[in-house]
Amino acid sequence: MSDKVYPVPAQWKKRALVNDEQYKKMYAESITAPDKFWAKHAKRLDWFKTPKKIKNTSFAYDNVSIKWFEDGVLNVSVNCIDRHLKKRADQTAIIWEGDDPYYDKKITYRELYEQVCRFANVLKKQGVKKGDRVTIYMPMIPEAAYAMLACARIGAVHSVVFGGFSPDSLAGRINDAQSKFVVTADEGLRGGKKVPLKANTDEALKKCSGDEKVVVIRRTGGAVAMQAGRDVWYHEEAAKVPAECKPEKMKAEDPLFILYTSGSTGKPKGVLHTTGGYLLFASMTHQYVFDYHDGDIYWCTADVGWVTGHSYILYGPLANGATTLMFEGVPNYPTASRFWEVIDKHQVNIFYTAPTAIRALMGAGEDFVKRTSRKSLRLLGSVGEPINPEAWEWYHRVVGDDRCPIVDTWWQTETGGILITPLPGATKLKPGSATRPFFGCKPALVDDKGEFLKGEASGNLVILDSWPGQMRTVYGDHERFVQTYFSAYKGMYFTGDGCRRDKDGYYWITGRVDDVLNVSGHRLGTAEVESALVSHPKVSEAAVVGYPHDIKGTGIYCYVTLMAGEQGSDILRKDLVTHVRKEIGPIASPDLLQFAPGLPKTRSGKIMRRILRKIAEDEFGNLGDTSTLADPAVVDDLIANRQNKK
Ligand code: 6R9
Repeated sequence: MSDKVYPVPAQWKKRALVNDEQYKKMYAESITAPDKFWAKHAKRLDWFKTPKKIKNTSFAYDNVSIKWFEDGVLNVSVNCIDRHLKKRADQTAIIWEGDDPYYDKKITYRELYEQVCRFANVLKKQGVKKGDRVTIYMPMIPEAAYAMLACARIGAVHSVVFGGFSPDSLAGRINDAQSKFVVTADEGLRGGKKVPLKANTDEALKKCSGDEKVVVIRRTGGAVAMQAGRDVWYHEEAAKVPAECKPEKMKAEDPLFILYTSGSTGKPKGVLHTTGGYLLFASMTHQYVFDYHDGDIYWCTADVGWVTGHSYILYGPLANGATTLMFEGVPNYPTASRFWEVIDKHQVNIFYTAPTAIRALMGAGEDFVKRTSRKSLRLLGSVGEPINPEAWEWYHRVVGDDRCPIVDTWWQTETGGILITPLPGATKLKPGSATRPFFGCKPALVDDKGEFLKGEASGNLVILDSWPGQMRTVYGDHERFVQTYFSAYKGMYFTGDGCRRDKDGYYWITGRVDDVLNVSGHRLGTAEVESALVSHPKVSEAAVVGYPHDIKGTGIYCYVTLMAGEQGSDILRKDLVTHVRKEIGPIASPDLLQFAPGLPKTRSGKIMRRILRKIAEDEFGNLGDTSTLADPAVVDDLIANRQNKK
């Protein structure tokens, strides 16, 4: 933990939307009078019918129910596009920067309007109706944004699946959402490499119901197989429909999207977000956290396949009439200067990225940064995992030239928007701390029994009351929603994160306390990797844990027990890594894989992950009590054959 404090820079005190005093006042009001507070801030959206009922929420274990603005009526695409046309038709809405630095494109709000309407009409012609789920499996091209906004326009529910996921993962998500429509592209392009999105979709659909329709965007022009009656080219269909499409009137609690995310057990779950509360929260956090002012050029480097891309590339910025940059590529292509070159090229003012990218670029050396200007930058942001103080200091000193505050924003797919974060004009910064709660967020720490911890303390992070951006349910499984988030500590939302609160009341997120791994800022359940491993014919049992990794934050360590008669080898090890990548996707690649003749189990057969974690973390001296193990000897074997870190 770092004890350094960075005060709010003088020029920020002058221009920022809120100072410390205003933050405290607004925060207090948001907690003591939520109805009044949120009714007032709901005015930042355009409603067909202004909500009168504001907050109607319950965290009670036997009645978890979350409704915000329930009598309000609005449309998300109208809020992100139509309402800006009067003032900003010719303003750039989206700057698109291609994987190849030679290609970029600016899309004005007027163009965005036409593109989204056309896309909406194409979807309608395919048969998409209000409430239908549309799976979007796309590269980072403007059409991904058009497709999402088109769904919002016609009241369809999008389910974006990250383009790095495998056909199997895609199929699972299509089936779980009972989605009959897929939007994809011929191929994606990242770091000069092609990603066979359409071929993956074809593969996935073999495992689906067979009555899906596919809309294909042409990105690379690579050859793909088109199945008559099922697949259509977007550009052919778009030419046949008008560039006007009436927006659907949506109730505030109508679903907007599903986004699958990993938990500690079972398959990824469909996190469901609704219309009014989500958009309000995305737009408000985007404005206050990034201190967004009219005319700012804003860049979030996430992929739209993750929640950060939903809330902070698309919905938040566009609801605020901002210019948002969408980047197709990766941080180190063609060189490790790419981020900083893009910042100079488009004069980016606000830059939001993940610690894993910062650590990787830090490793590439300062020269790649120093050869660029970055004078346009005013504010830096971090999201996805805890940022270690060294990476924070480097980001501040080298990238931000000691001039730009860093907002370390803690939140989750489930929370819809940022919940714990500095506000740049209000909050003194401490490297590695997400600092204080955003408006409407009431965090607390509890011990394992659920007792509240007061003052300076470390414990489990819970949230005591609802905020508008909160997920409403797990798609199709409300009981799983209740069990996952409200059963560990009754009456509270459990985040799954561990956290420390210091003497100034600052929050320091320490990482997941459940069986979720945060690998390069991507969430993975250990159970998912384990089930991928055991689906290999030679594997009998597997246990997966995390270990500290310099770049990824957490690396994936797998213990694998083979079927009787099978022999571990480097070839089999590679084969298993490939197998996991094929089952889930490259983000789930095991970093270290150890063949283990036996796993440490209790007499009742429970795998003692605590011990496996310690071995993976190199802390053999500190294994704790092993007396309850059925066969303590397996531990010696595990230690003797531990895989070394790369
Ligand atoms: C937005 C997003 C959520 C998990 C979360 C926590 C970790 C995110 C963080 C952070 C420390 C931060 N996390 N932001 N940990 N400091 N600023 O990342 O959503 O993919 O659902 O991940 O990420 O562990 O619980 P998601």
